Amino acid sequence: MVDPLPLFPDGFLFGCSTASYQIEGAVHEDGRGRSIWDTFSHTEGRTLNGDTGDVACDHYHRYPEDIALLADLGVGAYRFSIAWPRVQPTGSGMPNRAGLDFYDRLVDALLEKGIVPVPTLFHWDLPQALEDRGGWLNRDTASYFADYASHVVTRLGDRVRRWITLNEPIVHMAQGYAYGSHAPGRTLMLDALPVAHHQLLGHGLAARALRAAGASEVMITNNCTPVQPAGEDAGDVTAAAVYDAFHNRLFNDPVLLGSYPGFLADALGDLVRDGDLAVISTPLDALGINYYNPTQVGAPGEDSPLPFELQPIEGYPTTAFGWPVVPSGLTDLLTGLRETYGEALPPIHITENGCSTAPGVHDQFRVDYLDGHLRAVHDAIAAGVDVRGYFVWSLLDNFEWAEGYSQRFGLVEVDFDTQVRTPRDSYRWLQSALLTARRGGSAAWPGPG
Ligand code: PNW
Repeated sequence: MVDPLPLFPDGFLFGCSTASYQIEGAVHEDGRGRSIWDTFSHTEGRTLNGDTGDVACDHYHRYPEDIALLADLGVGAYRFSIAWPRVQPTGSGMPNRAGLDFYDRLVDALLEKGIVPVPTLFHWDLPQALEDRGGWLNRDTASYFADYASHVVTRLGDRVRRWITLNEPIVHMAQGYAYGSHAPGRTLMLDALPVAHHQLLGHGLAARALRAAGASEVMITNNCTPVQPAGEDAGDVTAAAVYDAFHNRLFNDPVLLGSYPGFLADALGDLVRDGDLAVISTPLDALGINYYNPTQVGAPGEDSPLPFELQPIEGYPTTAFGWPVVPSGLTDLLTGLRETYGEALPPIHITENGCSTAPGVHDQFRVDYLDGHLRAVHDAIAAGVDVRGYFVWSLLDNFEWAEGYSQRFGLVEVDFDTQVRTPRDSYRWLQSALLTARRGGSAAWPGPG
C-alpha cells in the first residue's frame, strides 16, 4: 500500500487523455476522409506488425461505454482529439455534418455525466489531401487549420469552453518530418524546421478563431522534457542547450514570449513574416504540458547529422517502452518553466503523463508511476507553480503509433480481438486516490466553462 495522495488545490482538474486515430477506428464511416496515418500505417514496414488504426478501440461506436468508465473512475475532465478528416475530408471547404455529429454526441454524453470536455484540434491525423500539398511544410496549412477550427467551434462552442489547438508539435515535426518514424514519414532532419513555424502559425490563427467564437480557455499542448548534459565538458553542455532549444524553447518561446531562440530564428530566416510572431503569441489561458521523462544529451559524434546525441539515462526503473521513470523530472520541469518564463507563464495543465506496462491487469508499476508523478506535481504547486490540472495518458490501451498495439498505456485494458474493456489495478487505485486528493473527497466539480 502507498500513502494517500496529498490534497490538491480546490478546483484542480483530474482527467484522462486519448487521441482520435489511436482509439476511434471506423475510418471509413460517415464520410471521414483519409489521414496521413491511414496512409502511413497501411504502408509496408512502417508500424510494428503492420498494425493500423482501422478498428483500434472501436471508440467511434463504443464511446458510451468509455464515458461510463470515465464517470465511474471519478475524473472531472476528458481530453480527446477531433479528427480533422472527419470534419473536412480533404482538409478544406464545407464541413462534413456527419463527422461533426459524432463529436456533438460525444460532448453531450460527457456533459450528461458532468465531465468537462477538453478537445484537441490536431493530434497528428492530418488529412492526406493536405499532405499531398506539402503538409505542414506548406504555409497554407496554417490557414486551413484555422478554418477547420472555426467550423468545429461553430458547432461545439456553445458547450465546449476549453480548447487545445495542437498536440506536441515537436513530436510531430521530429518523428513525422525529421526522422520519419511517424506519418508522414519524411526524413528531412534539420530541413524539417519549417514544420515548427507553420504549426505554430496555425496554432495562433486557430487560437484567435476560437477566442473570437467565445472560447474561454485556449491552450497549446507542448511535449516538454528537462534536459541534462551527459557530462561536464563543453561539448556536452552546448549540445544539451541546443537540444533544449529544439525540443522545448522552439515551441514555448514564440508562444509565451513572441520570439524564437536566437540560432533558430536565424535558421528560420525569411520563413517568419512580419506579424507572424504576434499571431503565434496570442495570449493563452493555460499551457498544456505533456511529460514522460527527462532527456540526457551529449556532444554529437563526428558523422552525426544533428548537433546533439541522445543518451540513455541509467539508474531508474524503465517502462515497457524503455523510458526511464523519473518523477522528480516533472517537478524540475515545472519549476524550471517558472524560472525561465516568470510572469509570462500562464497556468499549466499536465495534459499527458503515464506509462506503458507489461500485458495484464495487475499493473502496480503504473500505480507507482502515477503516484510518483502526482506527488511531483503537488511538489511543484507547493513551490509556487500554478498547475491547474493533470490528465493521465491514457484511459484505454490504444494504437501507439509506430509501435502499434504492442505498448499498453491504459488504465483500462483492451482486448483488441473482442473489444472487451477491463479496468486495471491502477484504475481502481486512481478511483480511490482521487477521493483523498480532492478537497473533502467531494465529487462536485466546476461545471463546464
Ligand atoms: C505522446 N518521444 O507521444 C502522444 O501525445 C501520444 O499520442 C502518445 O500515445 C503518448 O505520448 C505515448 O507515447 C509521444 O519519442 C511519442 O519522445 C513519442 C515521444 C514522445 C511522446
